[in-house]
Amino acid sequence: HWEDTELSAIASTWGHVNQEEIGHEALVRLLVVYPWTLRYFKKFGNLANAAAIAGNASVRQHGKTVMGAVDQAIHDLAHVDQTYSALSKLHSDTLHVDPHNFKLLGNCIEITLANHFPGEITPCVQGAWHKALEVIASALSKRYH
Ligand code: ZNH
Repeated sequence: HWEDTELSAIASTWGHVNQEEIGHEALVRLLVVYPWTLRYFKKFGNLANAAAIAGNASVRQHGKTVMGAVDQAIHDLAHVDQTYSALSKLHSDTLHVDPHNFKLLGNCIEITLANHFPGEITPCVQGAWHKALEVIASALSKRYH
């Protein structure tokens, strides 16, 4: 269940974020803070240290891809399970991504948003974002078995 205040806080932040920038920064954070997540991205080339990760073109592209899917979810928060059905199956059966990592990326997105908009991400607004990112992580985890 969503309160109007939560939905409007999310829509307001989302209306003025640079999705590509936020996606890139959040993904770089994930890969640096939780280094075991690097194992899924071996084909991306040089990910030897934080500077290499931040400068890696495939990481930047992947941040954009992930944020495109987050954008879809944000626009229809009541139906994220359906929206992510095929994507969940892909992460489970093909990519074998441990679903705990979805929550970790969510945390990194929260921190990145708070860094960019310190005055705006009040505890209540962060709470609304946390809930949305948990819904996203849960939907991506639905088709694991
Ligand atoms: Zn992921 C891929 C989304 C998280 C890993 N992904 C992907 C894609 C998308 C996504 C859309 C594309 C697909 C196709 O192609 O079809 N993700 C997403 C989201 C999220 C995520 C929305 C949350 C929020 N992922 C994630 C994580 C990880 C991952 C956490 C780990 C750690 N992904 C991945 C991989 C891939 C993907 C590995 C593949 C890449 C390539 O190949 O390039």
